[in-house]
Amino acid sequence: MDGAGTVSARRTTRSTCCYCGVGCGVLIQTEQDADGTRIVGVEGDPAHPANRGRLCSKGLALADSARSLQGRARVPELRHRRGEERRPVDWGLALDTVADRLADIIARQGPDSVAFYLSGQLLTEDYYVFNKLAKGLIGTNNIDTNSRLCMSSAVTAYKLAFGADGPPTCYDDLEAAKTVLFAGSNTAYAHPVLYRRLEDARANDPDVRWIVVDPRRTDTAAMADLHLAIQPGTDVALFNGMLHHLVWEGCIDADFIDTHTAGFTDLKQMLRDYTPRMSADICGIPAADLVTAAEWFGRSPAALSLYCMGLNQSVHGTDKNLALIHLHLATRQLGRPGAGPFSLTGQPNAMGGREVGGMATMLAAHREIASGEDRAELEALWRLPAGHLSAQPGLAAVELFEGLRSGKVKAVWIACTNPVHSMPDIGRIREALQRAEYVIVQDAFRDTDTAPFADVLLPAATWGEKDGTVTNSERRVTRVRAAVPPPAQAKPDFWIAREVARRLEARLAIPGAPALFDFDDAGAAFDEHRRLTAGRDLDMSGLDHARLDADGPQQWPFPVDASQGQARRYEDGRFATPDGRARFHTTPYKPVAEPTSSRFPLRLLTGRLRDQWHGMSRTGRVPALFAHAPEPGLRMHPEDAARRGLKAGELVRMASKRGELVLPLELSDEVGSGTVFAAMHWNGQFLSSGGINEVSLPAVDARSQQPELKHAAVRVERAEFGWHLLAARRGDALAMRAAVQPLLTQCGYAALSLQAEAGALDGVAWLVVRAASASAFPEPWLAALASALALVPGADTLEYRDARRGLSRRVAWRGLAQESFIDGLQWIDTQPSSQAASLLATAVAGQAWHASRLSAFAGTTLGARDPIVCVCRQVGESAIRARVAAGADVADLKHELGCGTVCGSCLPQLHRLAAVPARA
Ligand SMILES: Nc1nc2c(c(=O)[nH]1)N[C@H]1C(S)=C(S)[C@@H](COP(=O)(O)OP(=O)(O)OC[C@H]3O[C@@H](n4cnc5c(=O)[nH]c(N)nc54)[C@H](O)[C@@H]3O)O[C@H]1N2
Ligand SMILES: Nc1nc2c(c(=O)[nH]1)N[C@H]1C(S)=C(S)[C@@H](COP(=O)(O)OP(=O)(O)OC[C@H]3O[C@@H](n4cnc5c(=O)[nH]c(N)nc54)[C@H](O)[C@@H]3O)O[C@H]1N2
Ligand code: SF4
Ligand SMILES: [Mo]
Repeated sequence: MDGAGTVSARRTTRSTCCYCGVGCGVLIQTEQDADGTRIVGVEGDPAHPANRGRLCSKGLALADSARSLQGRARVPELRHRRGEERRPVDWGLALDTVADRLADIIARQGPDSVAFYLSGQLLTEDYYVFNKLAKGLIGTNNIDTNSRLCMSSAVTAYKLAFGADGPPTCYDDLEAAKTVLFAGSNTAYAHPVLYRRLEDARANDPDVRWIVVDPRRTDTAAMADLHLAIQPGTDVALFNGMLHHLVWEGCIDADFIDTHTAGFTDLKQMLRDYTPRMSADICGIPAADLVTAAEWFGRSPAALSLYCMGLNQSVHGTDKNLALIHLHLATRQLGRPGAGPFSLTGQPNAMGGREVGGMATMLAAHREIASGEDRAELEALWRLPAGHLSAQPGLAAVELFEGLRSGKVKAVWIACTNPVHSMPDIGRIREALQRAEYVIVQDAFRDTDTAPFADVLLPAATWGEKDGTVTNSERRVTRVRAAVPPPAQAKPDFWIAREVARRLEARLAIPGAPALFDFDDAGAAFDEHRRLTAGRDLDMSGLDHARLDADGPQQWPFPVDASQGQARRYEDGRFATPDGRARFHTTPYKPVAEPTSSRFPLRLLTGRLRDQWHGMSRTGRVPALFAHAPEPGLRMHPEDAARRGLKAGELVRMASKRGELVLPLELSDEVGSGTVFAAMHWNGQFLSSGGINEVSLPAVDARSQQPELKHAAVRVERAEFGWHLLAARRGDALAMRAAVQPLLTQCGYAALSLQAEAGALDGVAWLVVRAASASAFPEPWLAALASALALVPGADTLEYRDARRGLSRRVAWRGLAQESFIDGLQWIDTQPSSQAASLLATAVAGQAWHASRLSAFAGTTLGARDPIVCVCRQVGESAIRARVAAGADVADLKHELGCGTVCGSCLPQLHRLAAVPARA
């Protein structure tokens, strides 16, 4: 099937979800009318082997996220001098200018004075062109990606242990596994469709056991048979202790170790010290739990581990991965159904990026920069002069921005990632971009925290508008297809990279080289890519766009003569090392990079929310996706809060050695005492600060260069503000957000969120602004806010003012006087007002106001906000709690309230709520 349905006004296009590495197949419905073609719906593709028709809450909201073009980058923009505004220009001028500037900088300062910072959200073909442009044409390896923040520890460990990158496992192992070890993975939130598959597998087989290793009691951990709430960063001690137990209990596969591995003797020597008791002490867990975990793992008919950022984002990320892989190798828990170390990839195409060698430390098709043979081979394949490829490893993400800051690197081309939000210590990233001579930003949106630094903004097409392939966590290559044209002048990343490359090729002229960018379309770039993989561990020479179109998604390896891909690797115990043996390494435990101290006594954990994606440039456009977590927050254990005299909902200031930010406090015993947690998503587009990376630290793993984004040492104290504002307005929330965003930084604290109104028409939602200030809000600021929200006193906007105390209240109304609806409000007080919160709850519930309008100013207290648990069916926590109190279990809740019956993303939370003992 080529993805196209009947040629009519309504069409269905088969594609892939653009969010996580599960790589779910989607069917995109479009409608065409006189105004053009629009995406009107998205469903799970029943034929896709990853999801078999399922989607999570984010995937289901894809059509909503594509609905409005507000904030999209539509035309190329250019400025000639720093400090000037960028001006719209045509593509010809933009492309020529970029090529001229890069050629000039390269001529003056050499190839290594330019750098590329890309993304695991680019398609393989986009990536391929960029990589050939940097390494093949310019001759620099300064091309790194946000995968450095994400997967690079997993890559290094796979290579060190097995000789090649890429998981040996596949999704069918989820159903075959008898013990599942989740390590540093909140699968319920971050890979929901895989989690659904695991839930089903456990429901079908009561013997399946889940172990979760996470310092927090996440929704994933709450569902585990055994939750090991280890101290942050102590995973290596845990895995060493587990292996110690298995070795000394004789529960290892000595034959396999002898025949198929090397290095065990040294590891065993090191393991002597890691008795279960000593290891458990380091981890802060009972030794008996460590032993139980080891027994469940080692004696299982099939043990599968699923791991993610809790392992990778660490200065010892490589060791954490290796220590876990050691458990699999020593017990031969790999190479058969249901067993193996399975690194879950975060982004939709982190794997594709790794295939094309899209990082500063690797070459195309798993080749090594340091290997003269690999370079020569690639030079021959690309028909470049011998010695043209640089032997000098490129700068990895943190170094790359340091290079810009110090002046060693002059120009950077950033595509499909938002480093001023997602890199550690963003204060330094801003400095780096300010000092850089030339900054190119290629993004689908122009309202990101990185965009203001761009000398050139190249408007990119995004999901639904692009053509190519992505590879998911199980090495499965799937087609991504365009269903609609990009808006205005926006162009696919593949096209932009190729057009600049061709222009630069003319300016740099490599003697004797053929036309390097002679691809008409993404399919042609894929063909070149697959040819480079022939005969290598990732051989996908048998795949091309035509085959993927005809036969659907396929796994690699898939050599040219194969009829199908290989589901599992290393089944015969032969690994990708020169001697075919897997390698053990010594993995001594070392603590996190930044110790806590009396000044910074708390450990900050960071991570994801269920319904938001990274910097929210897409999920932040869908009101329903805010319902599960409407505001940013810092989660703290109630005892730690009590000790500091802090209360839930209060604003607190969190500071590290590098920076600080203000957040509302949430109390929860899901975090252990001594640690706090904040989500990574909020940034300058929604918050008065740049988000949690204001405080995170840039320390990196020496081998993988991956930064420790999860473990900064911080201090938390009350943030005193004399003035508090809550404003909300119903209407085109995205347009209002754009108008309010520039006002955010002028407050001590400010945050924006969207809220869906029950029963409101498409495109109508609430924008909610919460702000706090040390002194009275300045008049010009208030006037700007009132104008952005159209909350100016008048016939339908009543105002109450207490000029002496500086308090003011406004309510905007619509409807008849007898049956009014609140259309907007703004409350300024010396305390956060529960009255304002209640009015907002009434308004967002779409409830009519039957009393007199003036009574809204008087303090009748209504119900507090009810957090939404099920986004698909809009079911709130209070309704669920009420049913649970009356004896309902999860099946009853599904039946009676409809929650959990659509995408299932809320099921873990339903189970938790249902487990709360019924209250009288
Ligand atoms: N909803 C949603 N899903 C996503 C994304 C998103 O933005 N939103 N992003 C995608 C991407 S790119 C990625 S990389 C993945 C990330 O997926 P995950 O890694 O599963 O998600 P995180 O929440 O970043 O981190 C996982 C857990 O690591 C725990 N942790 C922190 N420190 C430690 C430690 O020292 N040891 C252990 N064992 N655990 C620790 C945290 O408490 C957290 O619960 O999610 C992907 N899926
Ligand atoms: N403290 C802390 N920091 C973290 C993490 C953490 O757990 N804690 N996680 C890290 C991880 S694992 C990751 S992966 C990173 C993610 O961090 P980023 O890569 O910065 O995250 P996104 O917001 O997904 O950025 C993608 C950008 O590409 C744009 N875009 C979308 N589609 C397209 C397209 O087709 N073409 C182009 N050119 N642009 C497009 C979006 O508008 C957005 O601006 O964050 C890292 N940062
Ligand atoms: S699990 Fe959700 S976010 Fe991930 S690919 Fe599937 S639908 Fe998209
Ligand atoms: Mo990631």
